[in-house]
Amino acid sequence: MTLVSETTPIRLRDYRPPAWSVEAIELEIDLGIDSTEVSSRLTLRNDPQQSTPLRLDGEGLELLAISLDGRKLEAHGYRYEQGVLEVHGAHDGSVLETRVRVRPAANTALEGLYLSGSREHGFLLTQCEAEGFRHISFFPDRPDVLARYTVTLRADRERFPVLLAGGNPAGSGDLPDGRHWARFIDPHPKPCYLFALVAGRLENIQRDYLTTDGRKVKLVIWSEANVIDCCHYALDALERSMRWDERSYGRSFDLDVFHVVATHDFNMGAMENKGLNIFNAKYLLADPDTSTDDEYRAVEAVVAHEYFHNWTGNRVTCRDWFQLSLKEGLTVFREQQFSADMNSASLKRIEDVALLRRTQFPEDAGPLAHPVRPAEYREINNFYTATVYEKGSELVRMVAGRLGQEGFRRGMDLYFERHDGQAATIEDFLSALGDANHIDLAAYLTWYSQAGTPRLHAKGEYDAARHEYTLSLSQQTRPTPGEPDKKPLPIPVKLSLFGRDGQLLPLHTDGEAQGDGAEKVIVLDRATQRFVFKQVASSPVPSLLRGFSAPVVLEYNYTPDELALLLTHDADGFNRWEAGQQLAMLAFDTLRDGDDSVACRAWCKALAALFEQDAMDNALLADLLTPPGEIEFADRQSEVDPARIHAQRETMQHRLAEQIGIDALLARYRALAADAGEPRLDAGSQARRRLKRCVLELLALIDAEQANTLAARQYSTASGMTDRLAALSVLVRRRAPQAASALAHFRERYADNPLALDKWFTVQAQVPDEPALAVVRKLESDPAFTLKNPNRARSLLGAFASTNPSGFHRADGAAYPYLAERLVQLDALNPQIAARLATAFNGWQRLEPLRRHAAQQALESLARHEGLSPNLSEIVGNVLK
Ligand code: 0A1
Ligand code: ZN
Repeated sequence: MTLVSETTPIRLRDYRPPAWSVEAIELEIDLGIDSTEVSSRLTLRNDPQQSTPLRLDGEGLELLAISLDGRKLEAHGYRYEQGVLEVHGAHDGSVLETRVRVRPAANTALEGLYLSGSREHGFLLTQCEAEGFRHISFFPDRPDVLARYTVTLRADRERFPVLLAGGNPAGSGDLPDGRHWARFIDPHPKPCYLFALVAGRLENIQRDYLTTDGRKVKLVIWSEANVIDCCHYALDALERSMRWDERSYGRSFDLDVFHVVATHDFNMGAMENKGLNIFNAKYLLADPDTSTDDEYRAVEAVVAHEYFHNWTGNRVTCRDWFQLSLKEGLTVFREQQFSADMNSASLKRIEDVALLRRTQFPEDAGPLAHPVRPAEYREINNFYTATVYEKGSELVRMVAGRLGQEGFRRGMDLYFERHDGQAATIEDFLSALGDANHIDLAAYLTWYSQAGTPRLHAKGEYDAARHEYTLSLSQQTRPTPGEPDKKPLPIPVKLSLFGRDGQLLPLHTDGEAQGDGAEKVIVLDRATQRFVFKQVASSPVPSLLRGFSAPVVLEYNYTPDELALLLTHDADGFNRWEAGQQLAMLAFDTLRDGDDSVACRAWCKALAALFEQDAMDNALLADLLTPPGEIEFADRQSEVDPARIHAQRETMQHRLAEQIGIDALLARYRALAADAGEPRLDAGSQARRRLKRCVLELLALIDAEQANTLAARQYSTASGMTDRLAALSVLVRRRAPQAASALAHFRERYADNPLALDKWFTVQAQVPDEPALAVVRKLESDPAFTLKNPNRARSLLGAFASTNPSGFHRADGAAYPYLAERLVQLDALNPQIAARLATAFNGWQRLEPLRRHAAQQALESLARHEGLSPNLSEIVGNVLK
């Protein structure tokens, strides 16, 4: 039975250079909310080797006029069908002119030109990545067609006082009838996915920036008037990012003005359009009253990410969408380096690895698994995944680690030198990095073409007579859809050895390892390999994969004592956390089969001892006290019962809380809470808030009444959103009697603040277990709920389905048909968001039989639904495979 439409996929191996490209495009756009007219003038280039007729992409365009080389085309001179405009008689150097009408206010998919906000007060903007430009004008909509843009915008001056497009300003003025115009010329050829415009009533804040090569750049952040005061943090973050890219990579900004715009209506996080970045307001606005500490860090990270794209993505772009990770993996990696420099490096690494395990590992382990560079796709928008972004970044990190800091910089310099102004491939990237360092990095290509998370099996043997320690490593990657046989990959393993007293041991090898002193990198590049360490005084405890040196699952038979030793003694924050996570996993596995778990006791004891240590960093302690999430525990099981996982994780936390003790928790909470007053953003203050939340959560498990009282007080006295939301979350999750009034207060206080209201929906959607579904259903009838706004839909449905396993996977399976029904409604409005939310079903095959059956039924009936978008069909079809 074919459940979903089987369109032919697009395949990497079928790539051909474009037969027709565009040297220059002149756009003249007459903006209106219901109807916008787009006139385009393309100067065409034809590859003499290819004799195909001129074909341009165009989706849903109402064609008003068309002419070629100055002559109006008759009906037989062209054909516009199924998203393709075919034009006869064009030759190299031809000029094609078209005029089309598009309808922004009717565009609910938020792809192409659309309206953000209300008809009266909202503004117009575009989103073109990946294939949105074809919804605006006819064009070869592929990233390897780079053109020079001249854009003229015309609109009513009163309704659209601000007119912006990417590039340098090139004139503006008045027109008759209260209209005005503004022109922009972008000197850098770019693919059409980087085109953008914005028009409406917007306010701005700005500052001048002087690049190290002496260019004066105006940095301007735009938003609607009521939130313009929340843009200062982003402007600072932008300046930090620009300085950092100049210092770390020698890359400066290359236009006279850099615009950044915030919108509440956006499908993704943000978009790196050349000279005119557009942000989901969630990742641009920051203010202590509405943003948590995590959100401040996210704003800084996303501002940096989009800015860094100016070189990794825009100046060097992708040849085709299979190469997406060329820009995304690399840019995520650059942002991670930046954030590590701006904040704590080990906390950033912990956060990123936790994210990888929570999002990418499950993707790689199920039916949606795909390589970082997929071999085929149907709907490219479905490939903006954790694999392309997060795993892609891990691959760059491995290569960067192999080259060292200077070598990587040399390689990046060569990459920019060779490919500036071009559309490149992942091979180009690896070649440049390798050539600059006289190293062949081709083996790393397998990481890009092969899906699945490798398992790294490690075994150590100590020869007391010879003082030798032999580490045997082997790797295995399980089959993924369409890839039954896996090749061995180069896996860099950074390691140290610890004596049983917790002291680092010096490392001596036969020269097969990089590094010196007590930390080295060995590279496993075959199926199995042995590494011998000499002059090892006593049987060591190995600390493996330090800093998470490769995106693999490590299998090593640690005893609880060995992990407790690493958790207590490792000097590196990340590895310490990692030992704690592994010990918690062990605790979880053994707890399941009986109550008296040695591992759980070791975990509790080690953490309770760290809790007492004065020298412990507050933020690290908070991370150490947090066991792996429910999704990570589920990832290790062959038959998943989410309710049981939730309960058992809570049992572990309960024991930990008991081990630390009510008195110690209370005392710590009070000490941390004493520091109230104006919320400050420095690392120390953030760390205190983080630990305070964690302590309150632990306390709530063993003394609910006291914790609820403290949480209620914290809620009402909090001076910032971090403390307020933490308190609210404790009250809601523990179903405290005080929850209802706090929720009502929050709802009213933030009635006009969409980003804060999103949190109000989310915190309730995350209430564990059976009650969640009823809560979510009830919230749907709140007047502020709408499926039309992606942030709002995500804040309720996304939070419920993707971040609340015990709630979504309730035992009776009732949440599955519920979500399926919402996905159908959402799909009719916004296919991209529907497809993304549908990935919550990933992993259903490993659920225990009752839930599995219910999920399958819901998915199958969803798949049978008439008229699903290609986006949602592809996800549903794949997830069912
Ligand atoms: N390139 C952006 C992500 C992005 C992708 C698609 C979009 O619309 C469908 C929007 C943004 C980034 O990596 O930030
Ligand atoms: Zn990106």
